[in-house]
Amino acid sequence: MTAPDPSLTRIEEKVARNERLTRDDALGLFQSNDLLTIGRLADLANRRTNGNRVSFAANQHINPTNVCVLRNTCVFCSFARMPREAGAYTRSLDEVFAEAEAARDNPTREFHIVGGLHPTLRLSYYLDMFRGLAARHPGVHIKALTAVEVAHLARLEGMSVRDVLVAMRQAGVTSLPGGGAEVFSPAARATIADKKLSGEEWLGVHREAHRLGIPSNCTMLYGHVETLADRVDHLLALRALQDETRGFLTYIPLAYHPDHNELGEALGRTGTATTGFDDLKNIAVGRLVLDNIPHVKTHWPMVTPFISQVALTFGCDDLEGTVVFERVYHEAGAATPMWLSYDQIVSLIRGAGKEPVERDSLYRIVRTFEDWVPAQAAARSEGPEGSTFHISHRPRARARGQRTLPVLHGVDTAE
Ligand code: V47
Repeated sequence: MTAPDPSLTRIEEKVARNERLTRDDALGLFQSNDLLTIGRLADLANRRTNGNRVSFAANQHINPTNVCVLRNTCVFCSFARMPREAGAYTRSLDEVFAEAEAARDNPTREFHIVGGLHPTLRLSYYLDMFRGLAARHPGVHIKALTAVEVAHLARLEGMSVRDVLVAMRQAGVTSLPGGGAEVFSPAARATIADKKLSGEEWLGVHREAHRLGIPSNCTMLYGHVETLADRVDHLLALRALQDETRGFLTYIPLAYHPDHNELGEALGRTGTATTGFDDLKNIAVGRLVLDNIPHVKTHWPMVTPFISQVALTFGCDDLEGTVVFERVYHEAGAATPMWLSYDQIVSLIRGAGKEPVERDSLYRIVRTFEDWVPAQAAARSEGPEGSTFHISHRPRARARGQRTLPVLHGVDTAE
C-alpha cells in the first residue's frame, strides 16, 4: 500500500472544515498517489451532500447520426464519420422513433440524445424528433444535444444560441448533456480537438442554458495529452460558472479510450485505456474541487461496472443508467457491456452498501427500493430484445491483433 501522503494533511483539515480547495490543493490531490486518503476525503464530502444514497436514471442513449464535420480534427473520437465514409449513418425520424419503441419494455425515464455535427441536418429535424418522442413517450425526459451541437445548429440556422435553446425547450428538451467539454486548455484542445468550439464558447452555451432555466451536466475528458494543471483549470472553470449560475446538476469525468482513433494511434496507446487508479482519482478529485455541483456521476460503459461500483465510495453518488445501446465508447474500444438491466444497476448499488434511488433527469427521486427483491440480472452484450443496431468500427485506425466488437448489419449505411 502507498504510504499516507503528509502533504494531504492541510487538505484534509480543509475538507473537515468544509472549506473551499484552492488551485494548489487541487494540483496536490492530482499529484498524490495516496488514493485511499483522497477517496476517504471525497467520500466525506459526498456524504455531506448525498448521504448514503446513489441515484440512477433508467435511460436510453440515442445517437441520431455519426456524421460530423469535425471528424478529421477531433482526433480522440472514434464515433464520427465523414458523410460518405464506411459506417456513416443518419437515421430518419421514423428510425429514431423505432429505436425508442424497440426498448419500450424497459422502464425508461430519460432519452439521452447526442450525435455529430451533420453539415446539412437542420434544427427542424431535431425539433420534430423531440416533439415526436415526447408525444410517443410522455413522461420520459429528453436530455439532448451537447453545447457543441447547439452552437453548430445556431451557426447553420443563422440563429442565436439562446433562440436555439428556447426552441429546443419548447419542443420538449428538459436538460443538456455534458459532452463536448473535453478539456478546456487551449494547448490540449489544439492537439485533440482543434476546430471544436473553445472552452469559453462551451461554457457560454451552458451559461445561456442556465439563464433560461435549462439545467445541464458537465464533463472532462482525461487520460490523453492533458497535464494535471489542465485538469485543475478545467475543474476550476466549471466551478466558477456554477458559482454564477447554479445550473450544473452533475459532473462526469470521462476516461479517454484510445482504440480506432487517430490520437490513440499517434500516442501508441491502442488497447490501453486509463487505469482504475486514475479513474478513481478523477472521480474523487472532481468531488472535492466541485464543492458547488451537487452530484458526481460515474459512467460505467467507460470505466467498467466494477470501477463504477468502487467509485461509489470514492465520492460518487450517481451511476449511469441502463443506456440500452452505447456507441461512443464501444467505437473506441470499451469492452464493457452495451447496457445494464435495471436490476443489475440496483444490485451494483446495493452491493456497494449504498441506498439505490431511481431519479429523473432533474434528479428528482421517482423510486426507492426498501422492499425490492432482485429479479433475474443477466448481462447481455447485444442490447435488449428488438435492438437491431450494431457497431461497425472505423477500419483505418484498427490496430493489428486487436479484439473486435460484433460486426454489423442493420440500418447503417454510408450516405
Ligand atoms: O464529448 C468521445 C467523449 C463525450 C471518446 O451528460 C470519448 O449525462 C473517451 O458527454 N474516449 C460524449 N471519451 C459522452 C458524454 C456523456 C456520457 C455520459 C453521460 C453524459 C451526461 C454525457 O464522449 C464526448 C467526448 O468527451 N468521447 N470519444 C473516446 N475515444
